Amino acid sequence: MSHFFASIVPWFIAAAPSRRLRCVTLSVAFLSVVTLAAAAQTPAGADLERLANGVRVHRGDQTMEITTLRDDVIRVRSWQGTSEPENSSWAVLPEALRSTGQATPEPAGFSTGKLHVALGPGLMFTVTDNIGNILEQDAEPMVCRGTDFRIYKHRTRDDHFFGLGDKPGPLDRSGEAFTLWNTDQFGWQESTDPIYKSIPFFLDVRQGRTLGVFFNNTFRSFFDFGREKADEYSFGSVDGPADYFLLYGPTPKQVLSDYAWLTGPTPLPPLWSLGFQQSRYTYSPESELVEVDHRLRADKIPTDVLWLDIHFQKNNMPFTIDPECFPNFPQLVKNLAADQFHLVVITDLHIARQPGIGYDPYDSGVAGDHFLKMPDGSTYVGTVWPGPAVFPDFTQQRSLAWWGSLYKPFIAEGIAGFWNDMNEPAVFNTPTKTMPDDVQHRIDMPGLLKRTTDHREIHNVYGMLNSEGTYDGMLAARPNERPFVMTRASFAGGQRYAVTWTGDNSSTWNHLRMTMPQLMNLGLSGFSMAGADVGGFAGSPPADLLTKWLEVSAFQPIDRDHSAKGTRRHEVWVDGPAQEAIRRHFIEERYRLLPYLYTTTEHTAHDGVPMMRPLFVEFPEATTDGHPFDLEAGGSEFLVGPDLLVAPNPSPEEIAPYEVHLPPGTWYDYWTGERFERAAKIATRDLEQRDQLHSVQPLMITPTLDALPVYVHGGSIVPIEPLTQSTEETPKGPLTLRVYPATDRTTPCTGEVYADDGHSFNFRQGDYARVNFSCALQQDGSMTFTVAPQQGRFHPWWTEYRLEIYGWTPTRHTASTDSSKLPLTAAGSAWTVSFPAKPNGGTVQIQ
Ligand code: NBV
Repeated sequence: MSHFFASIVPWFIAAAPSRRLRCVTLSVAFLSVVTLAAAAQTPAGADLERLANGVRVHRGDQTMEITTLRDDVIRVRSWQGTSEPENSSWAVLPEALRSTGQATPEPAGFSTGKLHVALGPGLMFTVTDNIGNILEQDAEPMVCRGTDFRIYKHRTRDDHFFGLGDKPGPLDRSGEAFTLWNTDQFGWQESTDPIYKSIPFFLDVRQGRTLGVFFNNTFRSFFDFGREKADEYSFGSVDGPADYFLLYGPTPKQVLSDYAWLTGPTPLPPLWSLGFQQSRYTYSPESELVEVDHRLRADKIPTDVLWLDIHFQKNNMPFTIDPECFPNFPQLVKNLAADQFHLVVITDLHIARQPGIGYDPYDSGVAGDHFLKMPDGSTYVGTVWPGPAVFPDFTQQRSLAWWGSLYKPFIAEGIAGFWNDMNEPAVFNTPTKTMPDDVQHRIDMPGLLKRTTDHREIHNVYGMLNSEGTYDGMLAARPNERPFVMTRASFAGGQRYAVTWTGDNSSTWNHLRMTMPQLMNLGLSGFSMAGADVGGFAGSPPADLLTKWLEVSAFQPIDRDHSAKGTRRHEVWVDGPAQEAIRRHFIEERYRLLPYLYTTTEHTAHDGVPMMRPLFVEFPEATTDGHPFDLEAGGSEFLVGPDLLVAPNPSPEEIAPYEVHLPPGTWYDYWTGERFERAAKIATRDLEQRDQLHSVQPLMITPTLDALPVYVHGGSIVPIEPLTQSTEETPKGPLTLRVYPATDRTTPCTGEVYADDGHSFNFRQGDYARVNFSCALQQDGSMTFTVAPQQGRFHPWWTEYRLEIYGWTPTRHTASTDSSKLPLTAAGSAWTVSFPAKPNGGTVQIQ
């Protein structure tokens, strides 16, 4: 059967008369297959217009345009009437939006080199790869009801869905439905939807082939991954454009890189943001913060960042400082810096409506006409923390710049970063808990039509624009410093401006468990730098819960302990020395791993692959039928960077043994160096063959309070640094390279380290150091370890390498470079050898 027939036949099944009013009617549903084939060359009742980069199909007053941006990216737009909708996006980068690929005409559509688009009846189409695998296929024609529309795609039992931002619930979103509408959800639970962010992007993993779908629409929108009908998934919105992008893999990594190309990757963060962070709502007066500073240093808890929440301000007014509680703020910042802490402060976006008291954010905002208006021209006023407040119109470029300028004095005082909270936006005195739909936004931005629209269109991007203004303000004040902004609400593309956290979670075991799928899905949605309030925001964590949380968060991108007002304090020391010792041990391990973590963030800034990633991202071929390997592990195992697998207890409150599933290959216990072989692939998830599911025996782990299983992938080299108490401190000693050979002698092991000054943009001018390492096992049983010449001209802190080789035994117990012999020593389960780090690299022979 030709591609075309293969793709058209399922439409007969899907073409039952609709229960809804459709944009187009299905007049072709009763034609014969042969007639349909002909109709598809010029789809029934439709005019086909060929474009250099795709096609336009007109049917009645409906137009559908399918174009290629590059070989693996396709865009689909539909509209009614003669005027083409505005070609714009709040998320897609201008370069990507403008790019255009080459379409080669095919009888039923076109091809791109990697993808084939075949048109069918009812303005439906199918996308296949070069060997005819269906990647995506309309299940029904688009359904419209007034401005509301919905797009339906075939779903098979092999489809698994990931992404869609911070939505709680299982890692795989199959069988669930979601709404995108940024919402302040204090105390959200596993089934709460929507919460803070709207990221209309998901990955569909089908039999080992991954397709990304980005829906370019900012209105309240809906995604259904088979909840309404098991054989369909759908997405749509109450208004705005029917406009979406298909990003082809087939690997998940390729889709993530496509998405980074489309909306921008998470940029390289300041190194200090990878350190441990201590926060609370609120450390006030300043003596409380100073006590925390002293205790952290006295107890030797490595920490980089302290946070101040709303009560450091006067009457909760953004951009003020309470002079009574913080009488000498500049000196406080200096003292903290002397103790090697960075200070991040909150700046909510609601500006207190306080005329005539010399409150500059209000006065200058009124003078510059920067606040949102109602349709009658009056300024919109909503009640939030400071009482009646007004809200910036971030859709005007000039207002965005004004917002950014408010940070100048704070930055001058040495504040390291800013926290944008409540930016869904949250409003207390409305039934919807946000601003009314008819609030007016006067869009005046490069790349967008200048026009006034209402809040329904801007609501979901408002938080992202807030963080963009903050980011730009920081950049304007310190052009050569990487800004650090944390935002609660955001939209697709928001990763360009801010890191994020999962909002007001709870101090429960279930919330600890949920951090895993939630942070992984955020990472897959572009937000690599994400964290959850460690210990939980609402409620008071029992001691063991806080300890387990601090263990796992040490391996998550943002490690910030934060708690709500009125809850029990949950700094590391609060439960006595025994608990503190365990907690310290894990934070220390994070600090030792900083070279590995930082190298990972640098990669993310190019390839969009998030720091915390599901297993299927690295091991898409771990199963014979292509289902995501993570399904074996219940969505709680995760990878940090390419090589470390963290396997927390999926039921963290239980003490019963649990299974850890490792993908095929060689694995090492990170803590002991013990080696495991996982030879076979997981067979299938097909129900009839379920008994084969565990053809690879899982490891059985008996949980204990002080342990978190972590494994290292064979074939990797992991850089580790000597312990410091802050990233401001220069590590003393060698850079350790932990070498974990693969089973197969012919597979080399590889690793890398990246370093720069940790805070500026000088790396863009070549001021960085990247060193690649490899090891090869030779026929005679010896090992050759190679350090490639350093790339970049930065002088890293290390002058010596110390190899720690696991899972391999030397025969002669000697090591040497070209010029000298080196001592090889046994240390626990490893063999170690040290040698000078030279910019030109070199080779060490170990036998
Ligand atoms: O600013 C206070 C809190 C903050 O600590 C928290 O992290 C935010 O998610 N904020 C919400 C407002 C009050 C919540 C009850």
